[in-house]
Amino acid sequence: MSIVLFVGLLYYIIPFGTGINSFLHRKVRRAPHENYKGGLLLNILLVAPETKKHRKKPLFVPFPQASLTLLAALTPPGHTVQIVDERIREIDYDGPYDLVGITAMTATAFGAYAVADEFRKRGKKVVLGGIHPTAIPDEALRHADSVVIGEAEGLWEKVIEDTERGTLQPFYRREDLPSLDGLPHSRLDLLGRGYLLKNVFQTTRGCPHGCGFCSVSVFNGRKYRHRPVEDVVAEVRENRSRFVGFLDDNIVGNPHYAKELFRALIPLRKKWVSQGTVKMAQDEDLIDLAQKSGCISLFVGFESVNEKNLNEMHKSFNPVEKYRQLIGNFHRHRIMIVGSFVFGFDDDDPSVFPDTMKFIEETKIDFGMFNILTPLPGTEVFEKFKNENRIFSYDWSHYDFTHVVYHPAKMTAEELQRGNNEMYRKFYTMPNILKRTLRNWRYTGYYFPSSLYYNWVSRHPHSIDEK
Ligand code: B12
Ligand code: SF4
Repeated sequence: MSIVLFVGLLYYIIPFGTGINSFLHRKVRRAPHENYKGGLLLNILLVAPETKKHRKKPLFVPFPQASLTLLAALTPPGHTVQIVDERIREIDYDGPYDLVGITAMTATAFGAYAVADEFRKRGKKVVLGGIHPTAIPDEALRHADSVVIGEAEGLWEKVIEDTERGTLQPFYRREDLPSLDGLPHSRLDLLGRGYLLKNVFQTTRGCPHGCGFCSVSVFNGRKYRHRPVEDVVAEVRENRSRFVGFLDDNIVGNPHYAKELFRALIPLRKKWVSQGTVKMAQDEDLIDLAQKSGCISLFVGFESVNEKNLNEMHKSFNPVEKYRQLIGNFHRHRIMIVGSFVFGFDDDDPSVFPDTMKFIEETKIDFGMFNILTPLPGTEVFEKFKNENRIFSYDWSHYDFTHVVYHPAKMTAEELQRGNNEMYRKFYTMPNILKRTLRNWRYTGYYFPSSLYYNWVSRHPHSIDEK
């Protein structure tokens, strides 16, 4: 834990513009070719792009891009694979790469296209994949030789084969969703330093709910698929870190599976964080097993304290009237709650900000994540706002939940932007952080540095028209 504290403090103390920070910028090193006896030997680079180009890079970001460590693991043996995370490292555009794979979500799409264009100028073959290229493949293809649509298991291997043969196709798509049985262990060893939490795993994909603002069920399907418990446990066991993260959208989506997983995790004596739901605190057995297996913090999407909004977004399964009691149950099990709230629903007027803050203070939620409703391409909200002519910006780099890109119904875009910025500023003041750190003294090493990160975020507010 003390390492996490140290790492977090470094991130906070060494701001973006210092010399130490730029000294630590590293170029991608060229890996030696292996003596491969199969088909053509490929030198593959996998890139996680930045949202926007930053003059100085931070020392740390929260998590790595799990898609890339998985693609590296799916790559047939013999090929050389490197991963570069542009958020913390410089890209070597002149490296001897035969194939460059770039991942993109909507917020990073322009960043991904810029990287793709640079490589293509140098004659490199570029493949784009991930949630945004899947939502708008034709847009992505303007910047790439090839676009992988949807989950990549079974397709990435084909991309590599076709690159070897010189027969790369414009689109690779699978009609079904892949089974998660027998997935290879992610190549976390290919990641450099610079992550607050590097050891991350996935146990499930998909979500049966269809919340109007979320792209998960559109992309990963409306059914939970899970990896066999023994596969997950084997991968976690082989990892030496005591502190791990599960990148699931809802690790308790299937309570029966979750209980089995938690029971199997207990002997590993790890501490872990993930995403869950408020409702899980109604199941005493489930929350008890989560605690026993090492859960210390869960990200929970409360979204709104207004039931009208939740109904409109098809999220009425969130039991607003029971929130207080359920949060108390998490705390009794020593599980911290990262509460995520979204502002700008059609029933939100400016009173939503003080109302939400009052709710957070009363319920003693430990972290607050404040998001501006964002019409992500492919979602119901995108179609609705587009049809109503309410979207005023298609700058994808602003589709990061911290910029307003549409006209809200009951307040101005400026009021929404300012209100969200203020939520961060008020929640993450130093006196508030210290007060909550005392409350969460058991997890000081995790709680304090993470809070300092958000204190930094709160001091760098966004505006609607920034370029
Ligand atoms: C973990 C996570 C995070 C982490 C880590 C993100 C990161 N940069 O790695 C944190 C908390 C930091 C985060 C931040 C954000 N996130 Co996030 N995050 C997730 C989450 C829960 C899991 C992602 C994951 O690791 N999946 C596991 C991997 C294995 O799956 P995958 O990424 O889908 O990859 C597969 C395929 O897509 C494909 N693929 C992907 N890339 C490529 C590339 C190539 C070349 C190929 C061939 C294939 C391919 O192959 C993989 C294997 O099948 C997803 C939800 C979800 N289910 O996707 C949201 C999600 C991706 N996040 C989302 C958003 C909006 C954000 C933020 C903008 C939010 C914010 N408020 O700031 C930021 C952006 C940060 C940034 N600039 O990177 C949205 C994106 C929506 C969209 N349409 O773009 C999602 C889908 C959540 C949602 N509810 O809608 N996030
Ligand atoms: S917001 Fe959560 S519950 Fe709703 S569809 Fe997305 S992942 Fe599922």
